[in-house]
Amino acid sequence: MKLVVSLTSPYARKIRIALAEKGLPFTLEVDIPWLPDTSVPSYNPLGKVPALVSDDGEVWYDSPVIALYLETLGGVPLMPAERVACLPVRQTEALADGISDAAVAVFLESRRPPEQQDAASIERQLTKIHRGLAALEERLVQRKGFGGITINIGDIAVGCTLGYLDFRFAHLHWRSTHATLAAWAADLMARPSFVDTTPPPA
Ligand SMILES: N[C@@H](CCC(=O)N[C@@H](CS)C(=O)NCC(=O)O)C(=O)O
Repeated sequence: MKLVVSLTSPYARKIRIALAEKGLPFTLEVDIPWLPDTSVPSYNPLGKVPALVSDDGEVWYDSPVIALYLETLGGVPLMPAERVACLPVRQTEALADGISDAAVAVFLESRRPPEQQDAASIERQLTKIHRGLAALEERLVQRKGFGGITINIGDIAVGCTLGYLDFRFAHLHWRSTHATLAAWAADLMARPSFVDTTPPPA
């Protein structure tokens, strides 16, 4: 099994951590989709990472589908087997991924020349990040889809999103406004699977 990633992608990190937590062996191929000579479109027509090439040659994307596929392979389960019980976990994953979507959009916009940046669009995406973090904190208090005794894909997705905010948006100081989330995340981020996949220095 081969996982195609960039080392800064929160979605790719989610899958690397899921594979490590499940104890499934894989090889890592680093391929930056923004570079002109990238091979990513040969795996995923959308040109995005992560993409997973399974042992039978099937290619899976995007990260929520890869996470579902991994559940079919055995190893430590990261989702409840029962469909209804799975819903809040997948909802948490979608919420966390959505915050990452907004953060990535702001990051990309901020890299354009200042005179071409769309301030209203940045503001709109930042609002999604703030609303999303508030919703995550509410869900954590209710233990809705993550924050339980054993790690699941919701925990991993939230940890990767918070890690991405640390990586690209340290100036947002999300810990000072979301103390409950911060206290919970400290233990999660100390797990070897998280430490080993910390994004490289920007
Ligand atoms: N929903 C997708 C998002 C993947 C994604 O946006 N990946 C970014 C890296 S963080 C990417 O490959 N972007 C390249 C592009 O948009 O062309 C997933 O969960 O896998």
